[in-house]
Amino acid sequence: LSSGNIRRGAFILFEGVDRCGKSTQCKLLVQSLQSRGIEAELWRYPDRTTAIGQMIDKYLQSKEDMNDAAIHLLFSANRWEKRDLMLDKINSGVTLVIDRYGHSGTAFTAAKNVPNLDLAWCKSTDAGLPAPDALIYLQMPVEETLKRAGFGGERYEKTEFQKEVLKNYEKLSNDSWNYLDASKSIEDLQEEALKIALDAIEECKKGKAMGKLWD
Ligand code: ADP
Ligand code: FDM
Ligand code: MG
Repeated sequence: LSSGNIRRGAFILFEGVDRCGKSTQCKLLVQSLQSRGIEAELWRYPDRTTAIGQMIDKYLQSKEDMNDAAIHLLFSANRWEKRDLMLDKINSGVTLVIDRYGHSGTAFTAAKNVPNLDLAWCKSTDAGLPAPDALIYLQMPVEETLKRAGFGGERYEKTEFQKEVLKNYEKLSNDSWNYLDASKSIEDLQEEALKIALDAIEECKKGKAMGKLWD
């Protein structure tokens, strides 16, 4: 890309426990970016539309059971199968706003506390995937998320499990993450997220190289 005149787009990721507001903020961010004339698309993982995604969907809806390592590998494969398209989009100037990624993958599988499926093993299957240019972590205690609507009947939507997930996010976190207080209003959060995204888009325009998970 260094020689072309198309500047790459950014990969903006939202992470956090269930009901912290990821999907709400992703949608609003894409709308704000588009209204500013910035090419942006909303993506989510799992992408339930692919063949692998349909297997994941059945698992999440408890229509099918699966070995814990096998389902982890499917979630990871669901990211790998979209990797080339992700890079093509970004390199053609599109900013991707993504709802969950490998951070969810590791935080959720490791929350099962199954022997061998520790954080290091969970991370390893995603190593080398494109890394986000900005990770926006919506921070909220699990108790607070319980006051919100939206818990469905899917497999991982259990309070104790979510607490384990939150602990794993904390273990994965580092200084590069942008922590937002998810108890703020939707509008305030949108303003903060937009600022983070615009900064990341600017850096990418200036030629910032794409990173790799979990370098
Ligand atoms: P997630 O995708 O992280 O599970 P959602 O965006 O679906 O979360 O939001 C979960 C619920 O909380 C929805 O009913 C949504 O309208 C509501 N919600 C989202 N953000 C806020 C906020 N900042 N303040 C209050 N309620 C919110
Ligand atoms: N999830 C999501 C995983 O367990 N591993 C992953 O790699 C990803 C991307 O799937 F319970 C879990 C997290 C959540 C569910 O729910 C997806 P939403 O409501 O579609 O985000
Ligand atoms: Mg959501």
